[in-house]
Amino acid sequence: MKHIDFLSMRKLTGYRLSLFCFLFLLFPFSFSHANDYSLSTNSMVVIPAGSFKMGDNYGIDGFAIPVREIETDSFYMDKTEVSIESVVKVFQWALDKGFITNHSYKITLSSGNSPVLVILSNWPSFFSVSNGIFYSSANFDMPASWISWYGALAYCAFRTEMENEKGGKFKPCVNLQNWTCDFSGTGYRLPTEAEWEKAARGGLEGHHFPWMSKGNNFNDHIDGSKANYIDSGDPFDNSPSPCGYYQKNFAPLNRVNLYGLKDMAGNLWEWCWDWFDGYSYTTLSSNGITLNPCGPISSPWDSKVMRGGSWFTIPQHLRCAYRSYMEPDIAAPFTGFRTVRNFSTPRKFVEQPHGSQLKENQQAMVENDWLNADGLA
Ligand SMILES: [Ca+2]
Ligand SMILES: [Ca+2]
Repeated sequence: MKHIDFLSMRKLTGYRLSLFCFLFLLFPFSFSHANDYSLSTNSMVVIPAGSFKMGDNYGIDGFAIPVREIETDSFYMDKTEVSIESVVKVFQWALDKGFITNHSYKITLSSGNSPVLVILSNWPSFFSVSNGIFYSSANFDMPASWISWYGALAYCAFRTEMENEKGGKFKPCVNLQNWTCDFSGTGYRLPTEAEWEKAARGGLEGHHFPWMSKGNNFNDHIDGSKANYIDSGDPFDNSPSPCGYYQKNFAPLNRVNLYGLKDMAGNLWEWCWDWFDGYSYTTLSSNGITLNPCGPISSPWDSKVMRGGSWFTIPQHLRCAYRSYMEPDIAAPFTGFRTVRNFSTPRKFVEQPHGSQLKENQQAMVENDWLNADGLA
């Protein structure tokens, strides 16, 4: 796991614990049983097909070099991170069906040797299960954290099936038996890392953040009015802010993602589909466009990609290109997700070999690319 979120953990612990207790005393019984599974149908936007430049030349620890040209097909994407309300509704449906089981501190699939999906009873999500009711004492418009990568996939699979039950005609993407994804499906799935970065950039090229922010130091382009990061001075420091709070309440044109997406910088890290390999960009074409990459076949780090930074992250790591990672069975208070669905019938999605398996001269090329960036060499 990346070190950065833990640098601040000690600082968080003291007053946060007292806040946990306070909130629990304040809202110990406020939950809702959501037999109404309905979810908003206009919560997604279409990200158009086309190419973009993935990666940047900034910083030693972003693993975002070399910059590569990528093309994706069109897809729908959630405007905001998945909310507490959505998770409560979808997991209540799965609980009612017997698909998931609660243990003392976690939710797993009911069948098989299931990894953890959701961690219960922790700030800030406060998910809980009691007497067949999946609920949260947190505000329902807050983004859902304490969900593992497996939990995010389970949400995608359950939501697809839940909506099919109500007349939807989605071909499922996610298979919970073997944790695979059929990218030719039309149901809910996680974005690939390439789809996520393309969406975050909002059609802009070479900008640090999801708003106009080209050139100079990244620090010249970000402050607490644009995104939720650590000590950013927003009304929610230091915790998540409501889904879409940023680029909704603060809406001058130069702060809005041009695709209509919110919180692509900060609030919660967002799980992506791809296995993480710090050198995987070296395996993408250097003199042509790579179509629909979906990450390496597995991860030398045993981790999945997460993107965008969080309320607990320094602003540099909110860059569109910055890559972080975490093991897929870890759930954390700073990581959530948003879902996508194919818009058009996609062309093939292609897995890559491991960048770290490349020969030494190719590794050296990566280092030179970095040294040449921003006049460092
Ligand atoms: Ca903040
Ligand atoms: Ca985010």
